[in-house]
Amino acid sequence: MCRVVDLKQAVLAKNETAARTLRTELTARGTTVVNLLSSPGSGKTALLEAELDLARRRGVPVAALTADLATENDALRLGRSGVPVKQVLTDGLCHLEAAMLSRHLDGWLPEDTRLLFVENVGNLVCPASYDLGESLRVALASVTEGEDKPLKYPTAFGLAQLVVVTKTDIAEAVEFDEATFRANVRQVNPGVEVVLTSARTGAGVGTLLERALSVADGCPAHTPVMAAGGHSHDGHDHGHDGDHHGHEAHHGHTHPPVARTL
Ligand SMILES: Nc1nc2c(ncn2[C@@H]2O[C@H](COP(=O)(O)OP(=O)(O)OP(=O)(O)O)[C@@H](O)[C@H]2O)c(=O)[nH]1
Ligand SMILES: [Mg+2]
Repeated sequence: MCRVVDLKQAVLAKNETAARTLRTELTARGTTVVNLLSSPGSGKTALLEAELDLARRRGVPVAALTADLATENDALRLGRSGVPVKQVLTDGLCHLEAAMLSRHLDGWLPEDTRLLFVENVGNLVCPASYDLGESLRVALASVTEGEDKPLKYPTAFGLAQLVVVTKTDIAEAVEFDEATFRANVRQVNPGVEVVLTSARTGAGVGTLLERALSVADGCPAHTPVMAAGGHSHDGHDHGHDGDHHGHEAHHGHTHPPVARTL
């Protein structure tokens, strides 16, 4: 048992080192990474299509790397924007790691890239524990997923530096309760900004681009309480499940694992 825990910690620690190196290298050349994570089908690619399009029209040099277990569907969609796009197939792995990202950027990422959007594998568990050298981590939730997702996936939402609600064009139809969602976000990540978006109407697309550019300009992103406690983006242990089996991670002092019989 201890050995398994040690192995997980070692994998995470190795990733933290790779992420720190990547962040330093990319920041030095003027590239800011935006890591997008959400459950499958929340609308990451659709929103990214709109972001890339807007960035291109505004003359901002952007690129996108999208990760999936299988298919090149997302890269084909994103590629229509005309900006550099790369598909990464993770070979069964449910998340990206910093070293993988590093390898894929080598010789591909254009030198002048200001923003690199990374669409993580659709999953609210595994990707949450892996820093990709990003300077802005965005957790997305669509209005159809239920207002309780921040509470059920406290690591993903608790470590986000920005929370994005997607598909707001259908919020009314699915009776999305924005106030409850915001209250739930506040519980796991006090002070984080929540941006309402719709890839269909274009709502919030400009806001997300502006937030990313602001971080690229050197304005500090939100520091989540979870991260400030020494549990993310700073080389320390996340205290989370870092395996590939998809168990929700639990944060030692805020969300102890609970087994209950109902
Ligand atoms: N109504 C509405 N539908 C949307 C919106 N954004 C995405 N969708 C739909 O939601 C579905 C999933 O969207 P994707 O962009 O593929 O979601 P994803 O998060 O990239 O999915 P994975 O990469 O598989 O995790 C598609 O049928 C989209 O057309 C939106 O803003 N409004
Ligand atoms: Mg996608």
